[in-house]
Amino acid sequence: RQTIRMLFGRKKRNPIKIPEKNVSEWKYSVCNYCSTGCSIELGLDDQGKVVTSRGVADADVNRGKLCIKGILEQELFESPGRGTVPLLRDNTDDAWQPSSWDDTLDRCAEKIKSIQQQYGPDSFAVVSTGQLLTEEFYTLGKLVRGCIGTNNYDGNTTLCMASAVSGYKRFFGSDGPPGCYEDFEHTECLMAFGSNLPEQHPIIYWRLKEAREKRHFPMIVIDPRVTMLAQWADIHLPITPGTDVVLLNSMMYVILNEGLEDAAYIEAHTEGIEALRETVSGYDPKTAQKICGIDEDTIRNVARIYAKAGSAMSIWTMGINQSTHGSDGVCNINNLNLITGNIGKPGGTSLSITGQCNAMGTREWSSCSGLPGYRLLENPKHREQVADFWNVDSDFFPEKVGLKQTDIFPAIETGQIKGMWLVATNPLTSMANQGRIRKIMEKLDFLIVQDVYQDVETVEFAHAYLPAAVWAEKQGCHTNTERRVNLTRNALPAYADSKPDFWIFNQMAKRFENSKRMQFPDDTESAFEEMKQLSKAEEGERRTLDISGMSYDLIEAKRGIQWPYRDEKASAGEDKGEPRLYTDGVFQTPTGKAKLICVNFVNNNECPDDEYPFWMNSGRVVEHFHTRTRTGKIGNINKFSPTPYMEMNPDAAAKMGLKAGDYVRAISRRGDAVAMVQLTQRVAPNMVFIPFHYHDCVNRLTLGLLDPYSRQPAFKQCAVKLERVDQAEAAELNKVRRQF
Ligand SMILES: Nc1nc2c(c(=O)[nH]1)N[C@H]1C(S)=C(S)[C@@H](COP(=O)(O)OP(=O)(O)OC[C@H]3O[C@@H](n4cnc5c(=O)[nH]c(N)nc54)[C@H](O)[C@@H]3O)O[C@H]1N2
Ligand SMILES: Nc1nc2c(c(=O)[nH]1)N[C@H]1C(S)=C(S)[C@@H](COP(=O)(O)OP(=O)(O)OC[C@H]3O[C@@H](n4cnc5c(=O)[nH]c(N)nc54)[C@H](O)[C@@H]3O)O[C@H]1N2
Ligand code: SF4
Ligand SMILES: [Mo]
Repeated sequence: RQTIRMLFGRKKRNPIKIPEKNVSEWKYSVCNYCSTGCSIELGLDDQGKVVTSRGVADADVNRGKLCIKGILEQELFESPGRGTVPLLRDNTDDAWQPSSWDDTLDRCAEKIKSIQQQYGPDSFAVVSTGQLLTEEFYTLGKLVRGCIGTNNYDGNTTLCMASAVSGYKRFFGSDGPPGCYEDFEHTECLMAFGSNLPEQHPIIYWRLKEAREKRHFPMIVIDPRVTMLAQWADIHLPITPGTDVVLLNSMMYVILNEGLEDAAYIEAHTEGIEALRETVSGYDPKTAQKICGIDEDTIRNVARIYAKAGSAMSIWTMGINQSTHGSDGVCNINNLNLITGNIGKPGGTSLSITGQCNAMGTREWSSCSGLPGYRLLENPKHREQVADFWNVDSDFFPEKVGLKQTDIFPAIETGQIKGMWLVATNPLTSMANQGRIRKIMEKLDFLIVQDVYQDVETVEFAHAYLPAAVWAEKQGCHTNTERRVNLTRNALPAYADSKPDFWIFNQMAKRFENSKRMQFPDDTESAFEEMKQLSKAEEGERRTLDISGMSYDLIEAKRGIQWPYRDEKASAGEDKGEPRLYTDGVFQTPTGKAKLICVNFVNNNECPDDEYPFWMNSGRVVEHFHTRTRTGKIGNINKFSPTPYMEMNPDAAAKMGLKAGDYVRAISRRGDAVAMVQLTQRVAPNMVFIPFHYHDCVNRLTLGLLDPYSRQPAFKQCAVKLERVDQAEAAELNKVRRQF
């Protein structure tokens, strides 16, 4: 004590007191925001009220740590704007009528059926999310594919992970990120493309930072913005937006020309090296530098560092996926890792950092892009397997995937789709070109919105609103970025008369004929048992997505298990899943080899010009999550950035006479948006960056050209001009804007 007093130089100390919380029970859970997958325990008092929370110390992912969103997540349960009862109305300008669950679901089912009868089965669309529990996704898939029978069924993952999925499938024959966080501890070089880990995946970043503190290895960050990650990098490449494939082709040019490739790996495990050589021969660094804005020496330097490292890994997020070259960008990252032999080895991998907490769960089990367990609608054997298992006729399933979210909206515009059910997504704020989306939504004959909050912008267009339970008001699994399946225990009952999404899907199923011959279990644990059975490989099949050895209790005890985790492993008493895929170099393609895919660059972006001189970039900040329906309600989070703002370079601002805190109008060819200026060197003088968290803001400007393979929109590239606005008027406008 004496020593402490001397150290701090204070005689009378007045230590901070942590208020007594009287926790009588801790419930295990997983964070419901980003895909890092942090384990959280919720502390309940003897009245069953959540009074506190803490990061789980022995969880492999977060080792007791949480970011600001996780720390304050428990404040969600009673946050303002929560839906309390189901609501119905005939027209969107009528007042809402509170209704019972039975009447509301009857009405919704009737409407779905009548629209389908009149205009055909695909005239009713279902669009979901990456934020439900996996068992809920599985059940929704069963309902849509097995009962409702529309093929226009997708999720907001098309705005998010579709390019990564497409790239993995084109290469390895299946989706599924092959690496894990532990790779940071082995790698000798890391390249991060369009990924700002310290803000968007703070705990993955903490794992990376800790690994680099123990053993420094080069980190190369490719981002047009000087992000927080870029500030920690050894080399930052401020690339010209949308040109990553050029940089990658040029790096491969250097590697193949200088003989730095892993010839033995290429020979044994890949196909198509000759064509790739041919393609990249057109991308010598002298030519490439003019397109991608990175000088030729730097291109050579990073190519050599990467190829000469004993093991090297690439991570990427939206800077790659949200581009007209998203899927091609993923292919080229895979090309780079295959030709350098960096797949399936510790520290050598192509790891897409996923977005939403359960974006992986929907990819695996929701049947959006096929059938459960990564099965394909195009494969007759897969259709047969699932039809038998669910007890439906296999010809009830379509033989190919229907429209993606970004094609569903245009199909509403042209009148092919008349009704829609939105589950846990807020497209009015999150889709590109908001003006057009607004007009499209007005055309719907019937819109159902199922959301935790009643005041979500998209509800404005709804005819039925279904109030859903949130996070730990439910029980079930999530899969994180590194394929770890983790569990949320039911900590408290659903708020007011809201219901778990699982319950809502089950009740809706009862209203469709096919459900009479199908099983819809009452609890998520039984649904999980079904998924386990479906995850097993049949004779002669190769299946990595195998969860057959898992159980809720084991998942909780191990704080998450990575798939594949087969039941043979569980029976043998081994309690760890596989940290990596493709360690044997055998892929899920017909030949077992990975296909190298040639990617050429065509500049199809809306680039700045004399009239619209700035690049418009968009993304996220650490404190907010997406359209702020949740984080905007939590005062201690919202206070950091309650106002729509725009990052702008001080030199560009000075030229326009703009100061920090001034309001400015950004104008694109689609629309305009007013935001407050934040001066920062993070963006170049010819670029502005607006976080997409605010309604009536950046997505009024965005163009969202689509990637041809994944149909993912290019949210990060378009052109704008800026205009000073009347400051008093803008301040007034800002006051009336939706603030919590
Ligand atoms: N705090 C917080 N965390 C989140 C989320 C959130 O809303 N808030 N959302 C979650 C979800 S769903 C997702 S998808 C992830 C997203 O995570 P990130 O992708 O890391 O986040 P973004 O800010 O969207 O974009 C990352 C970077 O891409 C850069 N970029 C733009 N254009 C290009 C380009 O042409 N090339 C390259 N190389 N980079 C470019 C941008 O400058 C930006 O810094 O975050 C997840 N985590
Ligand atoms: N300009 C621009 N636009 C973008 C992006 C960008 O970088 N720039 N990023 C894109 C990306 S990567 C993504 S993922 C999308 C996200 O876009 P959205 O999915 O539209 O965004 P969210 O705000 O997460 O909407 C999810 C909704 O689900 C509700 N919800 C939460 N939990 C539950 C639950 O358990 N049950 C139910 N029923 N509802 C629940 C929330 O209240 C919220 O209203 O935005 C995309 N839009
Ligand atoms: S890093 Fe992601 S998963 Fe972890 S606490 Fe933060 S938001 Fe939640
Ligand atoms: Mo996302």
